[in-house]
Amino acid sequence: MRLLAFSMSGSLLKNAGNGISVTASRKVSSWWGHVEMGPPDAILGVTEAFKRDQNPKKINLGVGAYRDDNGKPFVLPSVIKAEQQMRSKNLDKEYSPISGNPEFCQHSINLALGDGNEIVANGLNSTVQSISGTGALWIGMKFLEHFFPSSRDVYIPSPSWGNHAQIIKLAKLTPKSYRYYDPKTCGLDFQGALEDINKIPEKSVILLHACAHNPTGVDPKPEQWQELSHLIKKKNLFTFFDMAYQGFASGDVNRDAQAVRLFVKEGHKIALSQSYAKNMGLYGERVGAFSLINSGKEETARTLSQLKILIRPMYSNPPIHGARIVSEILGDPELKKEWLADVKLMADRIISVRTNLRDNLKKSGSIRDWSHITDQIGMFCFTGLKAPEVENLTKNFSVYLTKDGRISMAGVTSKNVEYLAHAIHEVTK
Ligand code: PLA
Repeated sequence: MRLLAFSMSGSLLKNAGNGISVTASRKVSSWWGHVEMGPPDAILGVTEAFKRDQNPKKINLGVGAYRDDNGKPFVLPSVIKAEQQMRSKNLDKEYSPISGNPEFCQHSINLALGDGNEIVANGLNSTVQSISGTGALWIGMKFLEHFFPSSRDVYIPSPSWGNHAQIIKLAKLTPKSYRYYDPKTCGLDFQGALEDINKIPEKSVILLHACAHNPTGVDPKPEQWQELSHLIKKKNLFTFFDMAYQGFASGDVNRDAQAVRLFVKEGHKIALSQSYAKNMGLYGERVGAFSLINSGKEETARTLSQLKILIRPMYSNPPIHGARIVSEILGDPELKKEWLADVKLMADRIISVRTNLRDNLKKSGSIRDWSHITDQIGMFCFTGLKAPEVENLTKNFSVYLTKDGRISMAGVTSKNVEYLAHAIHEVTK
């Protein structure tokens, strides 16, 4: 194989014939001397630091991964059953189609839009399986990069999940932001959001968290979603919904899909990313979906063909196991019922642990207003802790969380809540 490369100074390196390139005078000692050390990931880096800590009281409230009340990862009983059913079917290990498991895609869009929805009935969705929610966002942003007709800008809430801006940038689009969260109330800055969205140039892209906003745990109320839908329509913006937590906010998958369904009903032709990491506990299976809602059947065929053309060089076709689990559950009415109960169980534990933390903060003597802990919903609580308080919490109490003061409520249990409340009180009094 002929190998040509350039040295860092730009001079041509010649192939020595054995696959190793040399300059005329000296060998290249390293190809990567110019590569700088990167920082650890803002979220997953927290887990790495947690693992190194020897304190038996340590708590990991970094990544949003559900834990049971013993602090252990939770494999959903409905998932275990689905896998048992799958085993008895002697399934093969053939490649999946580029767009993924067809039944899985159908179940996913129906889960988002509701059974019997008009979009699926009229063939208006182009849905592909993705490498979980992150992969769905990536496919979506790459599609926008190639085909969005009018703008390179993608407006995300401030703050948003840290990876949104990174994905947008990697897709060669430009992340911009609109106000969303009010640090004074630890709630929604609805007026600020409306003002900023009103200023977004027409025909730009706006990203919305469908439910259980990450990192703030603050969602618009139904009437506020209605207002947002009208404004976004008036401004002729393209809406990209990230729905990574369907079922996790309220415990009810239909209720958590309300915003998406409202926008679709009002005629928005949305993009949608879905993830089964949280609501089926399939974190490591990496299973999700990306959909576009189209204006006609023929448009569906065209967009689907281009999604496949984007996917093929990325990873050729998606993994099969997770999608089969999802199809097994959503395609079996009895199993689906059991899964919905599992989702509710997880959401309810998180809701109850919020009250528990708030009560324990009061018991520990804190006189701060912690009402936002129970007002916010979903996987996370945006505590309002400042960076030095977060640092103190980690350094002196081995409580691990992201620097912005976000805690994953799923890591709080009846066993560690008292210690956690004490620690939070100590760093905030
Ligand atoms: N979208 C949002 C809003 C998310 O919070 C996450 C995950 C994803 C998409 C992607 O999830 P997936 O690829 O695993 O389906 N956020 C986590 C994990 C739970 C992470 O950062 O990777 C978080 O702790 O914020």
